[in-house]
Amino acid sequence: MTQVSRPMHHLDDISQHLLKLLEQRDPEVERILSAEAERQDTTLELIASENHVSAAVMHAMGSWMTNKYAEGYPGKRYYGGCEFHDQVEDLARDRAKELFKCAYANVQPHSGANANVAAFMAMCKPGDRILSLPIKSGGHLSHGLKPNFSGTFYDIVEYDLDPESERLDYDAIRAIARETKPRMIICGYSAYSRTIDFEAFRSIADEVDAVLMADIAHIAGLVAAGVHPSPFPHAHIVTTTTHKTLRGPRGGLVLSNDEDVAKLVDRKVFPGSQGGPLMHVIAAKAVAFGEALQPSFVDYSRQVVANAVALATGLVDRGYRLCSGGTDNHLMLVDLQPRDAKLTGADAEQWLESAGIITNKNGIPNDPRPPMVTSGLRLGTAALTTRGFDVESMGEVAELLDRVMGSQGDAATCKAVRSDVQALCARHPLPH
Ligand code: DSN
Repeated sequence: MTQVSRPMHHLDDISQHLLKLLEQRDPEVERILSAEAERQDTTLELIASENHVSAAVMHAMGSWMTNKYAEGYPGKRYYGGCEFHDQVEDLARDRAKELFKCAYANVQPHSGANANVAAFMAMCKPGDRILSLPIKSGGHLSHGLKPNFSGTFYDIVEYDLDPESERLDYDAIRAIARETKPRMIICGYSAYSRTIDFEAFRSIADEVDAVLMADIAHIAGLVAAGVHPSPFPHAHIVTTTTHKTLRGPRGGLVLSNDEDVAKLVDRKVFPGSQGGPLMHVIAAKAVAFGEALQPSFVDYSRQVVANAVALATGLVDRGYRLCSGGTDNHLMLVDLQPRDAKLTGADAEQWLESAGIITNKNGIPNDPRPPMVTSGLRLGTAALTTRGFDVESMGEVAELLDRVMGSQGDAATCKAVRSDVQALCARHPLPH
């Protein structure tokens, strides 16, 4: 069992109080939570879909709002005692609409995948044809992977990236749409580092009379801050998670400008696919949206993108290749093969973790290796930017990554890098 030093001064007062309480009431869970808090404090988080929430978001999530059933919507609940739940859900919805400059928000989806279930149910009938990018090329499992609900209940047809540029080829997507006549087209991805042209997608959708769905889970914070173009007014329906670049609690969100879509989505979230909403998470969403409405969030989001460019440059300088040739957003997909033909994503992920750098292996377009091995790493800068990393410190991160991968996971090198990582983390404490 990992031993941690108490009290952990990097934690805010409420977190320290919680750990003391748990130490008395449930020391087994306390040990695990303390170890995780220490892990987050002393490692570099480079997973593109993760971030560090503020203490305000975290404690709103850990509040007494968890005690309540509030099935239904504000003003129309199936349980008594919902006065303050109505207030907080209204606040979350209003802030989401202000943030994304749209007319409708449903803040109840428990996750991004659940938001997508509701969106599919609202816009399509089972068996309808849906055109999307497959997961192997950077899409998401809920956009049509066979074992997922999306691949099980819908007729999925695929578009792909251009094999040369590894970017979206709008002419090719238009040609596939004309040929396959989908009911819905999905744009928005999990491992695509380039700007999405939502207007081009809408023109394709209009040409074939399809619905355009944008899943902006990865770029939601950048969109909210105006650092990436908005899917509005182009997409008919927009889904997202709230915990990636948006830096809120783990959860989902559906947005639209269309009144008919709004009515359908409300029905498909509840009672269509969920029961009681997670009101504690909705309270934390309200807090996170409030934070994202502050001018400082625009500065943060600009820095996320500048840091991604800096990290990408540092890796290219050391012999790595970036899929699509670079990044416009918070993430990059790194092809490891030009640096070392034998290096796999799985090895790199494991060696880096032993050095205190947290990443995920990721297939690159047309990867010759299977998904549990891969030839790539996906890296993102949202979490490190939250702890104050700037362009210069991203250069140090690129150097650390290369020391580990260039040494082929040599134990002494990983140990030395672990100690440099700890020093870097100490210079950039997690904010409260
Ligand atoms: N698993 C998420 C990601 O890492 O991108 C998507 O749901």
